[in-house]
Amino acid sequence: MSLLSSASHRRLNQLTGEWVLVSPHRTSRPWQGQVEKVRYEDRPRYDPSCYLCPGNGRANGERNPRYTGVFAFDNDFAALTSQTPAKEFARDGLLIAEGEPGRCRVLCFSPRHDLTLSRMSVREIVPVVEAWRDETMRLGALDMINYVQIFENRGAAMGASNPHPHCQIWATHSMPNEAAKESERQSAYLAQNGSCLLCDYLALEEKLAERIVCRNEHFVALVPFWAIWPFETMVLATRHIGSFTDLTGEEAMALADILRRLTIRYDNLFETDFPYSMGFHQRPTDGAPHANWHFHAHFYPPLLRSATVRKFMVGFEMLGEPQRDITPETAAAQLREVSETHYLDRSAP
Ligand code: H2U
Ligand code: ZN
Repeated sequence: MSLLSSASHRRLNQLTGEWVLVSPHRTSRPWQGQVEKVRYEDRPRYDPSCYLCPGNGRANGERNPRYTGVFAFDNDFAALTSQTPAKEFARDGLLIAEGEPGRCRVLCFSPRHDLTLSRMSVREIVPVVEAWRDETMRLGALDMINYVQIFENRGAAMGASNPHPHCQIWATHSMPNEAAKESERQSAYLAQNGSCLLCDYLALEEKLAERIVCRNEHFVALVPFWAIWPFETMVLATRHIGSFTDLTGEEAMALADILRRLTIRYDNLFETDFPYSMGFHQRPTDGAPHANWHFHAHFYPPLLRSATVRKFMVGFEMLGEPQRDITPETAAAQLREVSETHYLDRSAP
């Protein structure tokens, strides 16, 4: 047995420069908790009390159009405002603050209240990918915006306020921490090696084929070597592109395909409406070329063992560093094993 699958060790996250502690020997410790199945919540196609359904009123009094495809609007409770000045607010010794102008948008994936990416067809997801591209373009073109962060919180476990399929888009003046760390690491790697960090990483993963979950011609879904969450995955473009705005029509379709297949696998893993936070990391929109940037998505699901047993990032994780028991290789094998036919679409035996 290799040390990586038997002895406690740390793995370096090449994208952030941070370490994760892996304790593979611990997976044999006794588990006395329950392993429950949770029924997929039976949701109606239209919910008259949902603030995202077509034709319904929102919390601030506005009314949604009777939209039939995707629908984007300015978040009524935006965390960022465009009026705030991008200047220093405080510099008093150790006390430093700066104004952060920005925009927050909400994007509904579908008029149907009961769908999720895993229950939508590729044909239905393509317009979502196109909307992500258009939002990136439109928001990124604004002078005050230098970064566009698209993310989806799925499920109450991840703090989603509403099951209606939707994501959020926060466009900021500054680079948020996560993107900033990745930017620095990718540029240092390019400077040192003359090649792209994630192109090289993907080539290595394809050669080893141990952590790959599924793939198509333009995208690969894998459990990163340095994953923190039990079933964390990354979706990487096989071509060196930096942003949604670089996607060809064929790549947009391939992205829709991989997102659908990966989220089906997630739902099938514990036969549940699988919660996660996911989002895309892309090149900043400050106008510089950023050749170091390789377009990708991260999925961070909290579940560990069943539909109800989640991992908590507490204790050592909060005060020391992230830790996991099940190895990324085992997680990838489990995700590979499950079917790409959604369990709710399987005919009864
Ligand atoms: P989450 O489910 O990820 O919380 O996203 C829902 C967002 O929708 C949330 O940011 C916004 C909330 O501010 N929202 C509106 O803009 N209008 C509403 O009527 C309710 C919720
Ligand atoms: Zn709805």
